[in-house]
Amino acid sequence: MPFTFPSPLYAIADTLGRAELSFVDLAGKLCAGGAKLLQLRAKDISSREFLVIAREVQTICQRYGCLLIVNDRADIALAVDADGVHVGQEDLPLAAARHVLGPKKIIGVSTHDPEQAREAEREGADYIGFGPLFGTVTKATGYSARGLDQLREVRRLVTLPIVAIGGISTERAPSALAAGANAVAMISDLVLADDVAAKVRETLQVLNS
Ligand code: 3NM
Repeated sequence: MPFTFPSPLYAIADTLGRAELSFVDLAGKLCAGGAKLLQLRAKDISSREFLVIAREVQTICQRYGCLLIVNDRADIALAVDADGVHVGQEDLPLAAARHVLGPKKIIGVSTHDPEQAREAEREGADYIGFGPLFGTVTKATGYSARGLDQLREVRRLVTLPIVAIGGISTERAPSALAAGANAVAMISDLVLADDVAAKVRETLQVLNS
């Protein structure tokens, strides 16, 4: 069965290096707001710390019936029995991640142009990320904003589910879905909100979900 996103909102739990935010607290709030698809993205922490956090986040996700995708680390995804892993162009190649996780887990691949999108589909990704759709300061992707026209082009080229990412706010999210994305991935607009759970609820409402 081909993978489909359980929700048009792909919430990313990333504390953006802010010491006052906690991954576990953030994941709890995203789930409490109704997120059904969550990626744990922790950069610049030790493997051991990542594992401890991933275990706790997995417990929360299971309580809420939310899919958990671990960013970059297939080993940690496997160790906590997450639903899958998300790899970028510089991370483990898809085939290696598949070797680690086996055929049943979800593997998503970040893509930034039509050729990368086609390649990810050919190689057996379950979904692709496409971005940066708009300008973002959250990650130095090395790519300019791709825009809605290029998203439409990628939509024509691949049948895989597409999650658009990069500079997506609640207000801009519907335009990404209208251009062919199946889901929108959001970091800063969600995690920097005063009330994260309310922001998730509002975004889901805007997306009619
Ligand atoms: N990947 P925000 S853009 C993690 O283009 C990430 O692949 C991107 O954060 C890509 O929602 C991005 O705060 C950052 O803009 C998304």
